[in-house]
Amino acid sequence: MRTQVVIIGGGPSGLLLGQLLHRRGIEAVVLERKTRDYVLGRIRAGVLETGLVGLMEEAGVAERLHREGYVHEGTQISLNGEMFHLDFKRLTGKPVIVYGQTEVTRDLYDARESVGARTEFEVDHVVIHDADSDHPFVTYDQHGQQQRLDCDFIAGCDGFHGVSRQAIPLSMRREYEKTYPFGWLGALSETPPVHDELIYANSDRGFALCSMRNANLSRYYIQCALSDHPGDWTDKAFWQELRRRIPAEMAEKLVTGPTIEKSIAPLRSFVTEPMRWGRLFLCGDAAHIVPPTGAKGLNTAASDVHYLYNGLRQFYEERDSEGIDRYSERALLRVWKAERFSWWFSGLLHRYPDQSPFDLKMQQADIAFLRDNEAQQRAFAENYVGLPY
Ligand code: RFL
Ligand code: PHB
Repeated sequence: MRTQVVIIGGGPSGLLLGQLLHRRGIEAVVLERKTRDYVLGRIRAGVLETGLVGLMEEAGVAERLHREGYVHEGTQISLNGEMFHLDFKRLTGKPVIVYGQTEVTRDLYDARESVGARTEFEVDHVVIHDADSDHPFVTYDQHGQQQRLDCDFIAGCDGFHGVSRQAIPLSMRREYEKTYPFGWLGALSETPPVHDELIYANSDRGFALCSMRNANLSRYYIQCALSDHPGDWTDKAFWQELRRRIPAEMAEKLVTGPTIEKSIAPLRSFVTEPMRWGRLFLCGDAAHIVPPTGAKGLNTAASDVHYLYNGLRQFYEERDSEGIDRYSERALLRVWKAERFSWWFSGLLHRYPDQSPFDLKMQQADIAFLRDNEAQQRAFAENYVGLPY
């Protein structure tokens, strides 16, 4: 069998790329290790930059997003119970949209099915062959049978634990990594959000975030120890700890209820360079990870998709390889800026085990500078709403 582009991974990066290519008449097959329901069961990001919204529009899948997504024109930051507002709209002219990654993925799967595009689920042992030649191909097992797909290009959209990055010889890539000495315990509950904007809180007891999915679905996070397990945290303990970390007026207003999902995510910064090897292109979490502070993971995956889609389009429509040749360089320039912002914002808000009294003073001064200085607010807002592609 043959196709133009093999996309490994049916997460948001792979699906968005597939849909954009389909609209241009470029055929792609998506290979996904799990089932569709499994992929849709993962609770992840919730904040979309306008760049990603634009790509969803271009892919013809933004109708529900515009109908059901929430436009957020700013956010709240709190330091030891005192909260201040940052007005994205005034500072940058742009808002962000609150719409869950689960919904983005569902819309993309629905669109893929409605146009009859090919997705192979439950594939195993995906192996990339001859990526550094002009005739790459991919083999995989499905329902006990080995399959082979020949193609022009391979997009490695299979996330941090996928096979695509590992297919690039170690001598050809360099990895940069930072791990953080804590995780985020996230909980989803069918309760109204405590506030109409997100609240990022720095408190003596550690970081907390109040986020949401819709008018009756809230998403909350608290910084936790890496050794914690979700089962260690009863709902009561979770709500009590969250209340202690957010401003008193918010703690009083907080509506609690049974949580419908609880999970712990470790925090990591990671980048691999380059993002291309021959005819293999890495996209999204396969190439980089950011800590979730600032919601850049999904949005940075989207900017990769933008550069790769335009490169492939230029190749097929104009027979010009400039876009794919410069893909890695262009994507990485923006990736590193998102890495910097996520690293800085994480440092601003968390408690670190080895933080000295001096370090704490620096953190407080950094937050006070953000609260009081318009130039710093603008720099923050430009990063939060998304740097241009
Ligand atoms: P994904 O979403 O990981 O999708 C990769 C897909 O590839 C499949 N796969 C394979 N398929 C075939 N063969 C293989 N060998 C395969 N190996 C893997 C997987 O089953 C999966 O379906 O990567 P993608 O598409 O690049 O999308 C990136 C985003 O998902 C990610 O950046 C964000 O979700 C990161 N992230 C968050 N970002 C935010 O902006 N805000 C958040 O609150 C937030 N929470 C999170 C997160 C990531 C998490 N992970 C990865 C553990 C919470 C968690 C728990
Ligand atoms: C979320 O709603 O899941 C979310 C929002 C903002 C972040 C991280 C996660 O910075």
